[in-house]
Amino acid sequence: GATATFATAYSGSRSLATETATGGYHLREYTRGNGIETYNCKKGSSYTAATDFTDADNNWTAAEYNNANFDNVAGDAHFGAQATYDYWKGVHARNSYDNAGAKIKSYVHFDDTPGDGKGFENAYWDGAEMTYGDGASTFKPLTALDVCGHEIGHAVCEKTANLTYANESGAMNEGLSDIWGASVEKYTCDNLGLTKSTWDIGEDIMKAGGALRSMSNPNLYGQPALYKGKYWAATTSAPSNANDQGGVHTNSGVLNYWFYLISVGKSGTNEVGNAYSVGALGLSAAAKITFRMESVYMTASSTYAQARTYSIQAATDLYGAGSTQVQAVTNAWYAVGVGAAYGGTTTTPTTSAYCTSQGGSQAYEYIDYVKLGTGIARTSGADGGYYDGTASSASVVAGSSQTVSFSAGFTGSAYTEYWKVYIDYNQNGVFTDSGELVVSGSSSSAATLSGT
Ligand SMILES: [Ca+2]
Ligand SMILES: [Ca+2]
Ligand SMILES: [Ca+2]
Ligand SMILES: [Ca+2]
Ligand SMILES: [Zn+2]
Repeated sequence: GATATFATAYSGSRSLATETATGGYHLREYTRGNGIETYNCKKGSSYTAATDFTDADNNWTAAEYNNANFDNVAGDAHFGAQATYDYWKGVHARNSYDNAGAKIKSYVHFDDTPGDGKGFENAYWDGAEMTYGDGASTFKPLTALDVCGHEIGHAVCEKTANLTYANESGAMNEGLSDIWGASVEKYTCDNLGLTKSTWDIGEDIMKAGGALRSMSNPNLYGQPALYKGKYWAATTSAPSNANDQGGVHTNSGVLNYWFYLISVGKSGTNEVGNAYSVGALGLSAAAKITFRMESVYMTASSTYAQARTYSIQAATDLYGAGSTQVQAVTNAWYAVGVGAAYGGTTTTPTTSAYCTSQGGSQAYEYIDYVKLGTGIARTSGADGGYYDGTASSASVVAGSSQTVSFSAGFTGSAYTEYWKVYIDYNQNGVFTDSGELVVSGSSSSAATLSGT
């Protein structure tokens, strides 16, 4: 083994492990698991044609590598892989992403469309290696430390919970990667005396400034801070790249914000008017709880509601029932709209006078059927234009998908009927809060309609 001094693009001058090679030293090392290797795709799309970066004296200076090709980003990729390995080993006693020392290979200067003068605007983990583009209009070369931690976080997820990359499970797959990206970045910065923006993701690689995502303020970049709240993306039965697999890069904001809240603590009122108070656990305890949730309890199909249950269990395992950690975890879920605050009781529904019927022609058209779960299934006549069904109830699992069915009755011809179904999720007696209109539609027949 050898130790390089490398003037990186984003993280200053760093000591990196390298190896001697023909012509000097190259970016391979075998002091971490089965090794860390960084290669040059030379603006091509071939991995097999990739070559080593080689330096004669192992002092990789800005004069040599901060060049037109910005070859200095190879140092960032090598550094990012080493730092990510060190985080998982140091904090979670995990030997590489698979806990079996898997080699981490990185390929920089990858271009999916070689020769067009535009770099690849992405970085990804493909199940076997890291690929970094050089960016074009939006991004600089994508070799930032938090991006590296994020991508290898997907590899960790694949080897643990293996969350399906669509809808809620996919959003949490993305959220966990942001959590690991931020955690790797903070741990590394603390150890090396570097300064980066922990709660921003991708701040080093944005040509126009800002970041890709904010974990402390998800709304800033169009992500929800509340489950099914503002900016929540529609989930779908047909996930595709066109709908971001059901909004995985959007709805991750909820998990990101939950993690931020338990790390630093916060008291406030969320967008549906619920006052919360979350104690600060510090990033290290927050990460331990989160990784136990991911590696011990989550499965491929886990939902946000299950993540709540699993993280409370993980905090209970690590710190005990009723601990400040369990309280903070529970209250952070409450803050992001998943479940009740710590203390058990759900807020008592506000007693409110129900509206009087606005329908003026119930002799001709009315609701004649409503069904939800196994507790509510009501066939009726016109009810004089209004039915107070508060004595009926159906028990459904929080966070689960449910189908509500309904139909219109007519005494004569069938008219076009307009339907809206609301759920007072936050039990404040009003149905106009964000996300509470759950089904809407219209029909000009007496057929039974349904919405999920
Ligand atoms: Ca040199
Ligand atoms: Ca290109
Ligand atoms: Ca960052
Ligand atoms: Ca409400
Ligand atoms: Zn990702």
